Amino acid sequence: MACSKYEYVKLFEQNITLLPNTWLVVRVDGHSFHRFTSEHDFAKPNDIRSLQLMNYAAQRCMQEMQDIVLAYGQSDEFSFVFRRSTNLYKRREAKITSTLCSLFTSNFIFHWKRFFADLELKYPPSFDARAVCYPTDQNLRDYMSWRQADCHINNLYNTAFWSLVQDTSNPRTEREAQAILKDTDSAAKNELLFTQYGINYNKLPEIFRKGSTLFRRLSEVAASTRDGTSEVKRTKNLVVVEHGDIIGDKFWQENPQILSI
Ligand code: DGT
Ligand code: MG
Ligand code: MG
Ligand code: MG
Ligand code: MG
Repeated sequence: MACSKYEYVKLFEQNITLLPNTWLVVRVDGHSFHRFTSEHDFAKPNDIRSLQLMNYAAQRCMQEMQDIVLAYGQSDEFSFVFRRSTNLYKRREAKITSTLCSLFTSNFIFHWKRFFADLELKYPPSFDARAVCYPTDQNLRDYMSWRQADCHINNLYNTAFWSLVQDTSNPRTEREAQAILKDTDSAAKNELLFTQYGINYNKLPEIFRKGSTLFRRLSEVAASTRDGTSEVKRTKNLVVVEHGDIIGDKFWQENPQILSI
């Protein structure tokens, strides 16, 4: 194609290429979800519908982008890990983050009704995204541990906070609840939940306490033969969702395929 006199403007484009041979982590986070969750009356501190919708949207992203080997979600955020050898969009940062962020957002909206059957979206939610490169497996594991520890700390605080505020016999204002919890450690929050509200924190659903981890695992699935006359077992690399601990070694030892690619 003939060059036009305008084409020189391309020289102004700046492309950031993410470092080769590093784990690429893209974290997508809901924009102003403090407002979004309050305008849509989300249950406090956790709305299971929202967590399931987030997981569903993330699963769709993983089906679309095969180079994502692992994803971790909690609250209004999801972290996606691309295999270190990925050459997706020649590792151009803007292409990767903007495509994934947009894909996640459109799935969140497209599948909204599946999880919020009786609730209309009041306005279109949006998400932001950033990319970080982690050079070693340990750096990547520390990143994942950081997000899961964040989930735990916030969830314990929020569970105690909303128990105080929503206490029917002695409701506290948000300011009072904040003052009561100020300077309490985890043991004191656990104790408060148990003695005042009969809540055994460790018995609350794991999805609230530990978040959601999505990864690929070879799984046997039933399929019918081409002529439809009989059932056969096929192995497929399915995206599975778990809510267990990813800070300790057990998860990584049981799923060595995640870091080996
Ligand atoms: P940002 O990310 O800087 O645009 O601002 P926010 O408001 O999204 O803040 P962020 O991401 O630090 O915190 C997430 C907010 O979303 C926080 O206000 C709690 C809220 N949120 C997330 N999940 C739930 C939920 O399941 N239920 C309720 N009620 N709120 C939730
Ligand atoms: Mg944010
Ligand atoms: Mg947010
Ligand atoms: Mg957030
Ligand atoms: Mg184009």
